[in-house]
Amino acid sequence: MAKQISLSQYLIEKQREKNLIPAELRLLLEVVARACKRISYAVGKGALTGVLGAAGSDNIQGEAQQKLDVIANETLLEANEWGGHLAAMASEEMDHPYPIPNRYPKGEFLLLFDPLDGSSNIDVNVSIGTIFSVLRLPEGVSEPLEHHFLQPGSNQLAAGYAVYGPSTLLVLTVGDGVACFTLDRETGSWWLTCDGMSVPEDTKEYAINASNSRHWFEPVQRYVADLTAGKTGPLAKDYNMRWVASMVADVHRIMTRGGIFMYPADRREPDKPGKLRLMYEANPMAFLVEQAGGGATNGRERILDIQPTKLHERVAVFLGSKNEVVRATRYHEGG
Ligand code: AHM
Ligand code: MG
Repeated sequence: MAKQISLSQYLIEKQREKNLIPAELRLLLEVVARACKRISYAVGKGALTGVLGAAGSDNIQGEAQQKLDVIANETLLEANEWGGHLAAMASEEMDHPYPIPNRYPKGEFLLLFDPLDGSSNIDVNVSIGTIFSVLRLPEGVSEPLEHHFLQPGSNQLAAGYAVYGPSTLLVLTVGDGVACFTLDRETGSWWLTCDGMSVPEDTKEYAINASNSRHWFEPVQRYVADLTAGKTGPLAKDYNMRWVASMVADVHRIMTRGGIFMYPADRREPDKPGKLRLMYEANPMAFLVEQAGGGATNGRERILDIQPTKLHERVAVFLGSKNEVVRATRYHEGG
């Protein structure tokens, strides 16, 4: 039997043999993975420990927080604040960045996360996850402020997500392809189960919340009409549709067998394009998908090239199989 490779061994190889990441980044990623493990255990206990249901508070987007949103957020903060690798953290569930308290040593990295993605699926026992992204604090800065986080996704040093599903998975990139680790729930170890994940260039599968179709702008209406027209339509093939409503689960399916995921802007809130957040969701997923050979745009430009203007900025997302993302983006041309 082939020798199993642990997450630590994988990262040490990236650090030592390939000189791709500094030791501090490796240690930071190990802490993030440990926090995801803890969240996975909390998710797994579910009703037994009373972690299901609403927290009774709202986040900055006006969305009702679930208890697990708050627990996952606290788990990530507590696990990462004392290690000495970070300057600050920012979370989808917190209005403002969280600077590392003065009682702890500070590092040069910024960690951003969506602590519990797919909140609407928590109480119905459907796959949910955690998404994270690592940036570097700009040189010469000693006090990290909100605007130091506002870097394009192409600056990310690492990104990943954990899926809390039938298995707990960690999918990770440090800019050298994408690897997937499976948590052995008995021993608590992460083992490499897929290296070099690759998104097929073509697909027959799309993901979109079609209940919003009446709000979509014309290019998306036209594109989805062509997808659903099937073999006898302009795209000359039959497409299948999947929508989990947990971005981590939808993206993981695409990372595994291809597809296109869309959460477009629509007419409801013209100044807030789409539902998904650039810094916590779109950027890390775009980095991972591109590293696996796929594409990611907001319908017009590459997501990783967008210069963020606000920490909680929202963005339209089209990502997945490269040729399908190019096609979807083409529908927006001249519009
Ligand atoms: P969340 O981070 O609060 O869970 O919100 C993001 C989620 C995504 O995981 C998912 O793709 C989307 O919201 C689903 O939205 P909808 O309920 O409109 O289908
Ligand atoms: Mg989310």
